[in-house]
Amino acid sequence: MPSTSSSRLMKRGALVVLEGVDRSGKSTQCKMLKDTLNNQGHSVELFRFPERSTAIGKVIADYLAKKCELDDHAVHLLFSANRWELMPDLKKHIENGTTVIVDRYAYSGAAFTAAKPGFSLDWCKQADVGLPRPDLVLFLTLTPEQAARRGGFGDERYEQTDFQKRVAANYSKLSGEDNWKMIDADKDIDTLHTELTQLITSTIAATKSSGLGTLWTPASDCSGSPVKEKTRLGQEEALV
Ligand code: Z5A
Ligand code: MG
Repeated sequence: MPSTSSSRLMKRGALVVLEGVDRSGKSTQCKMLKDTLNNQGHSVELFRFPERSTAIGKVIADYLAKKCELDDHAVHLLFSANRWELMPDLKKHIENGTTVIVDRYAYSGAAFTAAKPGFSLDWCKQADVGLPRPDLVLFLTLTPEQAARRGGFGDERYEQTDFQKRVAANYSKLSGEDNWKMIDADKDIDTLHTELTQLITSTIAATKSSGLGTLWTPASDCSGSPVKEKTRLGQEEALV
């Protein structure tokens, strides 16, 4: 099969998401992981959500900073749109063999909006159905007491203890998926970093030749089997 041999031999990168309660150290670890893995010879790019630099991201940033008010449904869809607008870029990296580490993802979207009155977790997941499914979700856990030792909340929207408890309960409902790994984040930065680095390097090795799945589609949710993206992207060969 000469026409497909080069794309079939292309090893894709892994998709790794860091999620977790507030102040659990996601952003700190994401930056360190990119540097460490790059230094080990892995090609790694970092994405974060919300990505506040785009036109959509700027509206989200104003909303979080309480500079504007938006309907809760509308802002939920903006957070999702902010992920979708970055997906072509993210997928290109993965197809080219670069591992992508993401600081918050659709799980934050569902857990935060579903903590608002009148929103079901199921409704909140719908806008992100079909996004690339992470190979690994590292969920950093921290009790409210441990988080409090890391300094007070800022002035952004959602930074209140009661709201955060409802968010944590929603994360707990999402955590049954087989790509999740719960990590106790109440340890020093370097110890946590070593643990996360080892988990990601194992994932990079394990996912090199397997397909990228789609998020919250029936096959991915129920069996954990990756779903190839031929119909959505027409690029199945680049992903296998
Ligand atoms: N949101 C949403 O509603 N819908 C969505 O779809 C998405 C997000 C994607 C802003 O997100 C808000 O958007 C967020 C969710 C909502 N709302 N809240 N609340 P953000 O990602 O921009 O949030 P953030 O401001 O970066 O906070 P964070 O992510 O919760 O923090 P973190 O990244 O987990 O922690 P950190 O910044 O790395 O560290 C926090 C502090 O702890 C800092 O002083 C560190 O030096 C210290 N730290 C870090 N690690 C340790 C250890 N191991 N020991 C001791 N101290 C540590
Ligand atoms: Mg952060």
